[in-house]
Amino acid sequence: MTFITFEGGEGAGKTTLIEKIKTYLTNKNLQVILTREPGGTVFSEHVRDLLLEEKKDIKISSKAELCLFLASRAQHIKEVINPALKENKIVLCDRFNDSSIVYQGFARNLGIDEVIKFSSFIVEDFIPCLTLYLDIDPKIGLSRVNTKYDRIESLGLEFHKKIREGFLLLQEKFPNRIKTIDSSLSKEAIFKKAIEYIDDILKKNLS
Ligand code: Z5A
Repeated sequence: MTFITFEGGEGAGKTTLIEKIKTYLTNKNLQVILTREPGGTVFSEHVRDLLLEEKKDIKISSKAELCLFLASRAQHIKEVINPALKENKIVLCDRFNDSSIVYQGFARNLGIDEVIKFSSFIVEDFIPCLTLYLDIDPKIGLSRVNTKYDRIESLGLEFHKKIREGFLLLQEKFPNRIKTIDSSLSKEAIFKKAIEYIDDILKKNLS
């Protein structure tokens, strides 16, 4: 099972990297699907809109927010991730459960261990074999996102600094799975680093 996830703060370059990796793997005649969270299914994209749209009259509590991310994930696993892995496809996913652990567990103060425990009912054994964490100073990351900020992006620099702290803590907790790449490097240098990790995993998984 080759399930690879990409994590990082805002503007870390996940989407840019994941597309290059998809092309790299497809050129090797491997079957790959690229998907994202929140999203990836019709239902989950609706939940994404609900979560990210800035609507002044709707307030979402941290616990409700976590439940929505998990609802989106449950459907995504059932409809997309599990079927693709069963067909031996490589699944590349832009954000997954680590985002819930860091954003809701650490930054929203619901607790890292509490979110790991609560989400395990949804995630079951769909644990990525590799997670590439793109580490970026939030000031640089936010400056790269030049569109209008969504509900979570607009939370301010202190929140985004906490996100970075959370991901670094999580990497220390799961050093075998989560690999950090310095995202202040050029797009090409990041791609090269990522490919080293991915080729390694493919060697293990396909041998
Ligand atoms: N969230 C959560 O709270 N809980 C959860 O469980 C989950 C998610 C799953 C989803 O937003 C939000 O939901 C997210 C976490 C939260 N919080 N926020 N905000 P999203 O999916 O819409 O946004 P994102 O994941 O943060 O994506 P992003 O901001 O678009 O960033 P990115 O995909 O990492 O970056 P990019 O689009 O590849 O690059 C951004 C720009 O930087 C672009 O112009 C690139 O050309 C440029 N770029 C990329 N790499 C480089 C390098 N190396 N140098 C210079 N410029 C670069």
